[in-house]
Amino acid sequence: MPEQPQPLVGVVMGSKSDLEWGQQVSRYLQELGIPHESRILSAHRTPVEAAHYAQSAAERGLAVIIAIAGLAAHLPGVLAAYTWLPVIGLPLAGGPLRGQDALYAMVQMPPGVPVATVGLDNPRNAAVLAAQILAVRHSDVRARLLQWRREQTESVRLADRQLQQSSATAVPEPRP
Ligand code: RP5
Repeated sequence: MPEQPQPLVGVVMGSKSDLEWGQQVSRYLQELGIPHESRILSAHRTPVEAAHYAQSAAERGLAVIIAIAGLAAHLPGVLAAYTWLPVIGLPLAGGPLRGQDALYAMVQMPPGVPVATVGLDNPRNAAVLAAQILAVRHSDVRARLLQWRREQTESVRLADRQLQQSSATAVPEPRP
């Protein structure tokens, strides 16, 4: 069996109920060809495991952690407290406060222990930000990231061209 590549990103979810979001992050990381691992570790329900994971992450070869959580989302902050690796927080928009609680918990970390927080329910930005951090040292990731950016640019240009063509041929509606 071929050996699995060494994971560079740890994708950590606060609960089984965050799985769908973890899978989306994983899909975007795969698109960018980034080896990663996924775990469910709770800052509140399994704090010892969460701390151990963050403490050992760098020596195990991880370079970035993406932490996904909703409600009083302490997971990324707690992981950041136990590692010097960059931690990207992905807040989820569930619960009675619709994710404002999770967003503020991540983005409002006290000075000295930052969590690089992306927008609510935005797994793509979490993966792309991880790729950008890795791209500084990993030329293969950089090449794939730049290719992905070129494709993104092209898809907007294409949409614009199609809009221009359709509006050029569109027959204006008669005024009432
Ligand atoms: C957070 O609380 C988790 O990240 C999840 O988004 C939210 C709800 O968790 P469950 O009660 O569904 O396990 O810790």
